[in-house]
This record gives sequence, C-alpha cells and structure tokens, in this order.
Amino acid sequence: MSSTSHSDVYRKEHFVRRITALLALILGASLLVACSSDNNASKHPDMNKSNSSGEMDSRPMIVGAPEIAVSANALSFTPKEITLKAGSGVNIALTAGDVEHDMYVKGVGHVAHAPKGKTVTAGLQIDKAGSYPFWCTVKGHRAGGMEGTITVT
Ligand SMILES: [Cu+2]
Repeated sequence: MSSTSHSDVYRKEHFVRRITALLALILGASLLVACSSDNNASKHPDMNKSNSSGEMDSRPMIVGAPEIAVSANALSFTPKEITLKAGSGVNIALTAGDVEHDMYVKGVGHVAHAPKGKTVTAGLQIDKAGSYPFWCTVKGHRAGGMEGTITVT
C-alpha cells in the first residue's frame, strides 16, 4: 500500500516536469514565430499595406504628369470619354460627389477610389493603344450606367 502511493507521487512529479518542459518548448516556438513574422512585416511594408486595405486602393500619383479631372456623381462620370497617349502617364483627379465612387479600368484594375465629397488623385499609364472601358465598382453603379471609355492612341 505504502509502496504504491510512493510510486504515484513519483509519477506525478515526473509528469509535472514533462509538462513544464513541453510548455517551455511551445512558448519558445511561438516567440520564435512571432519574431520571424515581425521581420517579414518590416521587410515588406508595401505588400502588407496593400493586403490590409484591399483592392480599393488608389494608385500612387505620377510626379510631373498632367492631371485629368473626372467627376463621379449621380451614377455618371464626367467626362466619360478620356483620351490618353500610349506609355505616357497622367493623374486622374477623381471627385466623388453624392456618395463614394471608384474608377476600375478593364485590363488595368482599380485606379482611384474617392470617398463621398472627396477628390483622390491617382496615376494612370497604359502602354498599349486600344479602347479601355472603365466603370465604378460600387454595387449597382455600373448597372446604373456609371461607365465610360478610355481611348489610348
Ligand atoms: Cu459609383
């Protein structure tokens, strides 16, 4: 009887030591993971930024490029026909009036996203001549007629 209880105490102590070692190992591993992911974040700040804010981001302005003002209001763009020179950058100054609007160009992607009442200026350069439809991706806006065409010559 007494020998059994002694053996139980020994087993308990052994068990506690193993658990402690295991916990230390898990803690160490998670610290290591936390450190390495911090390093990755500081190495790629731009990547993380675009990931966290989604694809509604506006493109960066092109320094020194001419500006084209585009008004987005009441389910229409003004102007809705825009002409660009292939390979030559412009800045689209998109002003959203009544509600938020954005500009999505086929084959190019999101260019600018303006909150209600705000102007957002975003760079746009298309290298290949052609006709590029653009529209607003806010729900229901394209269906409501909010689209236009960029002609690249
Ligand atoms: Cu819109």
